[in-house]
Amino acid sequence: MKISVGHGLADAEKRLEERGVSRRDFMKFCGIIAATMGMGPAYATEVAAALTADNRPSVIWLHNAECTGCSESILRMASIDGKTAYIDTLILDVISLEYQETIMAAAGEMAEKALHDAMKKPYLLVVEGGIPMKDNGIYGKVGGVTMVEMVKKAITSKNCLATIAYGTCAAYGGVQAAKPNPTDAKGVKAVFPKSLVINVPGCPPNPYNLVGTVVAAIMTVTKKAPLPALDGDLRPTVFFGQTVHDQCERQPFFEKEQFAMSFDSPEAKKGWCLYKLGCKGPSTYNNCPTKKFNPLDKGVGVNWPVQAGHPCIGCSEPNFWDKMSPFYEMEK
Ligand code: FSX
Ligand code: SF4
Ligand code: F3S
Repeated sequence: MKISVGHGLADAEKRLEERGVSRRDFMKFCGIIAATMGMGPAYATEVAAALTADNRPSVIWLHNAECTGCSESILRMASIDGKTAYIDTLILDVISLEYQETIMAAAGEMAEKALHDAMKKPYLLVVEGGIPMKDNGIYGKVGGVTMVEMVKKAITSKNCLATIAYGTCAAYGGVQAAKPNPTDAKGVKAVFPKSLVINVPGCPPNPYNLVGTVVAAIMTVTKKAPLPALDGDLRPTVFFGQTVHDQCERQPFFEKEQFAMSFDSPEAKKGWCLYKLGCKGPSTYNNCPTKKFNPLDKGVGVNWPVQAGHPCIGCSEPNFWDKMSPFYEMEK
């Protein structure tokens, strides 16, 4: 496969320019993605090339049983400069999203046709939400078709290059799989064990981890770059390689055994460790403390749960609703 970077880049820049996103902001965005991927600023050019390569695959995004917070986490992101609100335009344009039920204008038969057409060429599949499996999947349907059938059609197509399970529900079943799991909801890999699935969990997940994964997958397709290294729970180690605890700004207090004993205490306000209030940071793998949410100028976000005074509840771990609860009690 040949990559025609220059042409694609110029086209993308023109398109984004028309929607009020400048070249400078596009490159800044690519810089943030590069940093999220653990690379230096020079890598931004590679990211820009991947996101604008003429032969980059498009993205098909399917919804299942979920709260749709995963989509919201992208759509409600702050913009790069903290003023304008175009980050969603930027992300949705550069990842070449061809089908997404939450935001697409088409409905009914038009939407079905859009999916059918999008599946005619190579694509990356993003799956959001858990898949209800009980009674042949009848507890989750879109347009009369069960969710499991829809995902099956998209994931087993020869045009599906790889699947990204975005959010803890898609990765491991999530909230609807919590006991007693009345619909027998499952994560994508559990339902389709033979498919190539990369998990980007979190409830909600960090959208920059998604874009970083999409970029890595595009590089695999267009440049034959190796797939990102995954941990035993199929998470890219570049984003999920360290515990929340090991990156947490309250860790010096943990080391000194300075624990806040109530949320409204002066100690909690002074930044003491939230371990005794239930923090599951030591058993949770994610990059929240360094990446945070709603990235601004330098690619670091404005806040994350522990900084805001709330314990980590382990939302990027398999079965965290059962495994990590009660959320406000210390781990046993
Ligand atoms: Fe699950 Fe996504 Fe939690 Fe919600 O849709 S990962 S319930 S934030 O948003 O699937
Ligand atoms: Fe670790 Fe949580 Fe304490 Fe931070 S607040 S140091 S993540 S236990
Ligand atoms: Fe989730 Fe813990 Fe991060 S609750 S958002 S993994 S701090």
